[in-house]
Amino acid sequence: MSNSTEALNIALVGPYTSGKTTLLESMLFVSGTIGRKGKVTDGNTVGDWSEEARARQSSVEVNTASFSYRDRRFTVLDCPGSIEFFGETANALMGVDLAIIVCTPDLARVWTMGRLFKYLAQHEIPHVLFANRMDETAVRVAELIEAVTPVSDRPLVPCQVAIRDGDQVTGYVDLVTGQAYEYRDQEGAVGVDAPETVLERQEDARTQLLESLADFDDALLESLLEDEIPETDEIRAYVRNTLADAQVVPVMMGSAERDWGVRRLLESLVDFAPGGAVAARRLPAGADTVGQVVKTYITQHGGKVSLARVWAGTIEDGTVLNDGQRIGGMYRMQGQQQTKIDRAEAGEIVGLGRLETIATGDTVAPADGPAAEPMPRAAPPPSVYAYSVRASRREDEVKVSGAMSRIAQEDPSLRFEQNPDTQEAVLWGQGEMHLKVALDRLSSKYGLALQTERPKVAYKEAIRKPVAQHARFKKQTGGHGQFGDVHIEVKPLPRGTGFEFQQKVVGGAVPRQYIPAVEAGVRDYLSSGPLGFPVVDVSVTLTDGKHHAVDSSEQAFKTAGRMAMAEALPKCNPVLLEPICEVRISIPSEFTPNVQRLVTGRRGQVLGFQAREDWSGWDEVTSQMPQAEMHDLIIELRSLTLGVGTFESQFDRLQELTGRLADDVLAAAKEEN
Ligand SMILES: Nc1nc2c(ncn2[C@@H]2O[C@H](COP(=O)(O)OP(=O)(O)O)[C@@H](O)[C@H]2O)c(=O)[nH]1
Ligand SMILES: [Mg+2]
Repeated sequence: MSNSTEALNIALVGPYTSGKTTLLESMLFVSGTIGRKGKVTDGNTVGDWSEEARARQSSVEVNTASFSYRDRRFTVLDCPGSIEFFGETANALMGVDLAIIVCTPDLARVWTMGRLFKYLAQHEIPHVLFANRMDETAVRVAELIEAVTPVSDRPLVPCQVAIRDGDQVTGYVDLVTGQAYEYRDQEGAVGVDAPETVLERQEDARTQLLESLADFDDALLESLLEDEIPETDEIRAYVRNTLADAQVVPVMMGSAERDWGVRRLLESLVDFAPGGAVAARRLPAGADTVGQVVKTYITQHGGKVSLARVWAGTIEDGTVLNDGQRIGGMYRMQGQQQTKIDRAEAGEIVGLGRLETIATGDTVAPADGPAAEPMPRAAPPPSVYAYSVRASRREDEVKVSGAMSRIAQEDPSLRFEQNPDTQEAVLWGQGEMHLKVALDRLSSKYGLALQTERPKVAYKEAIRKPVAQHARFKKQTGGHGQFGDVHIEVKPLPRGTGFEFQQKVVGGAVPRQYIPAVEAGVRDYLSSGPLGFPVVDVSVTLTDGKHHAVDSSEQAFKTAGRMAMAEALPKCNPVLLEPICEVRISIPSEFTPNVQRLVTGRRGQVLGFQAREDWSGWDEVTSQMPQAEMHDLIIELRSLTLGVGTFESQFDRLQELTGRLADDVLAAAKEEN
């Protein structure tokens, strides 16, 4: 732990606009790495450099920068805050030693951090909370801690208390050392005597800190019971040890905009943050040299850079990796700048060039070393929002699926599918902004302009009445003609059975070699029934027919089979079927009643709800909902639940749709044809 040049890899996470990118800028400034700070709103920060981020004045992907502070090399992954980019964040978190949750002192918004806290606790990633924007709030840190406590899986421990002049924060007392400081814009804080007004809060907060730490250390508990106050270095060691196991969440504060508390934050990380050895506990046994890709960049010129954490050993440029890919360039990444390097040691996060087949989350190891077991990877979040996409220019059509699979490699929370029912190319992701950013990239990096639409619902149709039908196809043209004659019986089948074809022909009325042709004709018809949709759940039996020694052919019987269906089906009382999905919605339990209303408002049926065992304080509502009502479900769900609600769904069955809703579907389909 005392290795002073050790690399420290940190992720900045937390809600949208809480100030992560600004904090990175401040860290680069106070460490002397940049001489002037940029602003997110001016589009000139080190973090938000990409076209897509500048257009939105907000991070849409993970960005990286490094700096040295007190001889430690910090590499910071600035993660996007929007829940729609949680997939990016989750992958990045797999490669860091520690996460800083940057939060706004906005008590109503603390819930938005729920998923993050759960993810960090679940993967035992050490994390601290940085209460940012203290320059513009009257909210007390103690209130903030109280509000965040039910959202965090691990206890929060204050490491500082604010000194105030009225509502305005002017400085803080460090609870570990007992020293008071006054903030100075840009410059470091200066030591002052703690004012009287803060002493009582200082005492309370320090007790809270020590008691929380004592929950994990019997020796500390005993000394507290005997009213012994531990030394500063001992307290540091207690914080360091509990943080390494992600048992407590130390809380610090400041203002990224005004560089308040940022030096203190870095100092604390030097003091408390676990080294790479702690993160390397995640390493599979026996691994010699191994890395993991935590983020993939496609550069403007189409080159690929895989940002990888080196977990063990040394990775060198030009090395051939496990699947035969040679590293084509190694880089240290500083925002959009890349500096070439030759090698990287365990603990570093660096860019590896041209690993064409390697995706985000993959484990890499030299081909000539022992095979590496894959490192645990973040499960991609379930797909919740989709567009059907189509190339705007005809000549681009062939490029669509290749480009789609490439961006899905970059970002595993995107998924591309060719829907066999609706014949549409569908891009799935996490929300409107996530998909729009992906489409912007497809246009800026692959020159691919796409048109998007709401994906079609795969309606089907079935019948409700049996019918017997005769059809004859007969044509006399010049030489020999065509002749096929069939009798069929069409019957409805139970829902979900599909299609059945039988024959009961006697005496060779339809010669055996033509029967498959009749079936082919029947199947051909099923692709679009009388209502214009694929027909399912029908049984067709060929009962009789006639043939002609010269004019009969497979083609003639196929046509006859088709004709019989075309005449029979409209008489079978056709009915529209719509897909119904099973939908499991996860939300903090106070939103459960709202979500039940949401489900019924979308023609859904709530089957029940129960507490989620793995996520305390959350419920899972199980329901069934028509797919036609689900396109923007995630948008309403998020607006009902402060952005945190999520769902998983899968096709369950087809169900009859009648009345006005069915009329609307049929009218829309007719218009389209
Ligand atoms: N007053 C104040 N504004 C801040 C602070 N930190 C960030 N901001 C502003 O909040 C906005 C969002 O910040 P940004 O760093 O993009 O947030 P991110 O989404 O977490 O990366 C920007 O306009 C920042 O200038 C702060 O400590 N105090
Ligand atoms: Mg940002």
